[in-house]
Amino acid sequence: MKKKENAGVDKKSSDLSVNTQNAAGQLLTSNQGVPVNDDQNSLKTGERGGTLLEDFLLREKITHFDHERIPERVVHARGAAAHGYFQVYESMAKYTKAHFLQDPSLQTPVFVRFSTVAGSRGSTDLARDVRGFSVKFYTEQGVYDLVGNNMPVFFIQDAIKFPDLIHAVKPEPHNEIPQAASAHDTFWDFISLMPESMHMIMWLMSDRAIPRSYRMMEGFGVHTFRFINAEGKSHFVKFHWKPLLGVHSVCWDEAQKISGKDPDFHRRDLWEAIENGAYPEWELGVQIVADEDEFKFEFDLLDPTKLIPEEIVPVQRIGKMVLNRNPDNFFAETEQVAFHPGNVVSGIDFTNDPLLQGRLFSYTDTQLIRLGGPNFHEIPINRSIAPVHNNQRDGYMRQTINQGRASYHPNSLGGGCPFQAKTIEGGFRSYTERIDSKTIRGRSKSFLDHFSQATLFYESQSEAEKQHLTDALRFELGKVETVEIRQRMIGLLSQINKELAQNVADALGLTVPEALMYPINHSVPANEDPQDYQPIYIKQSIEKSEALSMNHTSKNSIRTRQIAFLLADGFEMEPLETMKKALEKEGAMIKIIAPKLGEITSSKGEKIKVDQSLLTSASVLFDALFVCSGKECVETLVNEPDAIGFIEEAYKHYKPIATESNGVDLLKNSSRIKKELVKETHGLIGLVVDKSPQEFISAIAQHRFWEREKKDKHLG
Ligand code: HDD
Repeated sequence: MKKKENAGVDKKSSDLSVNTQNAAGQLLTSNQGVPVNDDQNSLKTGERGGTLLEDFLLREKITHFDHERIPERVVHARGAAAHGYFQVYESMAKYTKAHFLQDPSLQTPVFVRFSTVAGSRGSTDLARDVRGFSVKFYTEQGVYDLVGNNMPVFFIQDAIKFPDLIHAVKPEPHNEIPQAASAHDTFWDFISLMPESMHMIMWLMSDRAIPRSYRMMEGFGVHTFRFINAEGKSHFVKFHWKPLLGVHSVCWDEAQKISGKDPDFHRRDLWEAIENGAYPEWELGVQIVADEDEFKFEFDLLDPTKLIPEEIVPVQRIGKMVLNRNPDNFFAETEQVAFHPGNVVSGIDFTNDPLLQGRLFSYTDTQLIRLGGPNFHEIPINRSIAPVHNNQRDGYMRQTINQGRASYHPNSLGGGCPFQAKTIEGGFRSYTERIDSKTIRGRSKSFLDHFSQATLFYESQSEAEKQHLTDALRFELGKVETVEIRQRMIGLLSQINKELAQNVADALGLTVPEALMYPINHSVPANEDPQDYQPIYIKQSIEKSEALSMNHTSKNSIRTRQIAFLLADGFEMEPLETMKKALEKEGAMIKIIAPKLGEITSSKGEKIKVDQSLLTSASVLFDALFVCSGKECVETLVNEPDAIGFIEEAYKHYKPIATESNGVDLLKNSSRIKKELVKETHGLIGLVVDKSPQEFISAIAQHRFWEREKKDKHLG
């Protein structure tokens, strides 16, 4: 294929700009272009008279408004998105003929949408949930969508169970409660009867389900796909997105509070980072498995409840994605974007993963109802940058004005156009897999091991992560009212790890069943003996995988971390400025928090602007806290319960706190921190008192000091 100069970002932008509109300096008009001279009053029969049906301007405006909403996505309704580009580091031609993975000089435009799964469009960002991670690549060979999640496995093995899973997790149908939460009976009822979901449940109960930021999440294609090279040779491939800022989460108490203080927390965070020029970046990683090695693993590569441990097949980082532009219009772009795992380009193909196969049907189908017809590919955000020519015609909202008489193929009246592309011209040719079998409605027995990778995940977590996972299960199952469901879950957990099951059972006032207690396995095919389909446990070749724990993520940067500076009139300007400069140099974002808005005056009479007051702000919205010094400043804040609460909460959520000079008197007003300060011999965990900014920077880079959790419990 001929290489195009400067393909990519600019081309896409101009493509979109055909439809962008800027009203600056323009007259107000009707949709028919008629200038409007009064948009304040409807047409009436006299000053106090009735409104006239004749008023076409009123009717047009109200009718359009009445139709402004479209159905929200049936799942992943809540989301936020951004534009950017992807660039491969080195040609992957050995494995794939996909052009955008071959040319390191090419920037392929992307549009990326992150989402939660269960909540409605207006629900909180901080729900305990899986996060969607959808990437639309506008390649020169057509649109390629990688529609993944921030967890590498899924709840179910067969797409036919997807509606059941979603019905179970959505608010219960009789009272539409609870919103954006899995902690309720129907979800756990379903899960407790689906042993195949156990690996995913470990991920969902881990802190991965409450990310600090979309920018600090991994992404996964989940299924095994195929790369196909120019010779037609296939390799299996699993896709990963690795965030350059590392993988970080908040803690559950914090997540619940953020949901109240700022339900748009993730959306705002993404938007502000891009507006501030701190562009989020991920590396695209691939795990490649030769076709001949398909059966060398202790799990089935087609089973979407399994991952390939990175220790067994390392992730090669092959390119970088940068998000550098916010959408102009949320509805036109983020809401109308239509992803589809079936949108692939030449060089990428599917496998027979039964979950993937079902998805290949579902996504086009859902857009037909959500976007109202078959022409949604013509909506600007969904348009290919590669030319589109075919014989598909008409339908609701058709935008293209096709010329000529021939809308069929073969034709002679249209000169035989459009032509079929040969493979060498980039024509898509499906991988020719040999299939020789009977039709069955059933499940492969190679899919029957539901627990061993759940154990691998649990065992790979740090002590703090294990504790959070246990606490999450205690919380979620504690909200379940039906005791039998809780009991079934304890039975399933005992297959993963006895200690975990015991710890959860203790909190629920239950005991761990002695005998193996599996629920009836509902995935046994009809006419088959259930005994042949009992879940099995295949010991994995490794016992721990570092990549599964966030404890090993990169902790070398404080870029874009939000730091609260707490102060009142009479603060010392010099230490504030030194700290602020040092943190900003490392890319952190500082916000000045004081008892009230406006300006605040230092001990020497200098003034600075307050960003947020104690009334509008909250400690949960920050990554770290700097408590300013100054006689009058400290005296004021000591008598300000909201200030003490701010400090205590930052400490409770394991965040680094720094202060100097008499700022420490303020810290001592928190009984917990006082205990810590007194026991200095044990080392202060994340408390930086009278130290250089560098010490605080290193502490922020650590993200959280989970060790405090144990100490806290110990100290009572
Ligand atoms: Fe799905 C949306 C990811 C299984 C059916 N899915 C959707 C989105 C993401 C995923 C990220 C949001 C896209 C966007 O931002 O607009 N889905 C996944 C992953 C799965 C998965 C990673 C398993 C590995 N999904 C799955 C199955 C089915 C669906 C098995 C149905 C058989 N998914 C849908 C859908 C959605 C959707 C109903 C709702 C809105 C949309 O497609 O565009 O068709």
